[in-house]
Amino acid sequence: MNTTFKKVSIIGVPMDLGQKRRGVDMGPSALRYAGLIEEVEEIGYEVRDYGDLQIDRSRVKESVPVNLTNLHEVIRVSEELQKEVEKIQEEGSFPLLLGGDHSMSIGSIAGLSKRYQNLGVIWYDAHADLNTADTSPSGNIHGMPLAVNLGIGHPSLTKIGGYGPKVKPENIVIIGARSIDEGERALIKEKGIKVYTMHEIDRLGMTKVIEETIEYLSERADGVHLSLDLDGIDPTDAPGVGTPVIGGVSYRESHLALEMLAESNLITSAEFVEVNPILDIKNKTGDVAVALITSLLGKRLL
Ligand code: B3U
Ligand code: MN
Ligand code: MN
Repeated sequence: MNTTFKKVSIIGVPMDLGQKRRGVDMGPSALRYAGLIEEVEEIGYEVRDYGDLQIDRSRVKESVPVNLTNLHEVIRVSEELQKEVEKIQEEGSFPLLLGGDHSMSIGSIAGLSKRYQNLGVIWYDAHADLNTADTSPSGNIHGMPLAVNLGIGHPSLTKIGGYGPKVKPENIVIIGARSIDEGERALIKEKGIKVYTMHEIDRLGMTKVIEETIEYLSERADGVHLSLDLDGIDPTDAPGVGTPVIGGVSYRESHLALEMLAESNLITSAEFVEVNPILDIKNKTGDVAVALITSLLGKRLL
């Protein structure tokens, strides 16, 4: 991360409305239970934990446009998260956001990109999350946030924060993709989005992938947000996720990636999403997430 930050501010987003399986709402608790606050303090940061946003499940039966499950509540949470993220940035703290499903990045990036003219985004994920209501096979908004941040999707989502698009296609790097839908593939080609699928990671090695990512983003971005979906990591290392996809990035490669990003001084915010403790084995995925966060924040073995 960027070494100018001395404080880390944490917000949990116990959002499980962007998809249909329950459990991911417990992600923030799992990370705190795994010792997140203590571990980050140990590195030397002043940590402020602002607790969790309130998610209201009683409203989710409101009717929504076709193929946009729980749209209204996702909008409300996104707006609230956007404001919280802006407050953290005003404090000069590093925003560290805990999911919750990946639809939360609609709100987080709406807050973050108000500060940066050229926000870079690293999307570490098995999926591209570039669907719209027209292309989504599921209607789940957690498969759409990157498209929304590009200004593509339902206007009530793309306009969150009163502006959009939030991110330019050339400022995005997707790492770890191995489950890409047809509409997403077309969008990647149309917009020229930089993607390191598992094929490129295997071929080049993670060192080269991250070196190239750092060089690419440092040329164009004035801040870089790491949006890390735990399903980017192989299910043997991170089993507690809603949509595991075989053949992912290993625990070791992920540590290497995040240590290199820490050294790059490029990262200005991060979120760790899609931890589902109900599907996990003894909080293994929570432990993995906390370990990766410490690597990103500069913890070293020696
Ligand atoms: N691309 C599929 C599946 C999916 C996306 N994100 C996750 N799963 N975690 C979809 O539903 O959009
Ligand atoms: Mn995702
Ligand atoms: Mn995913």
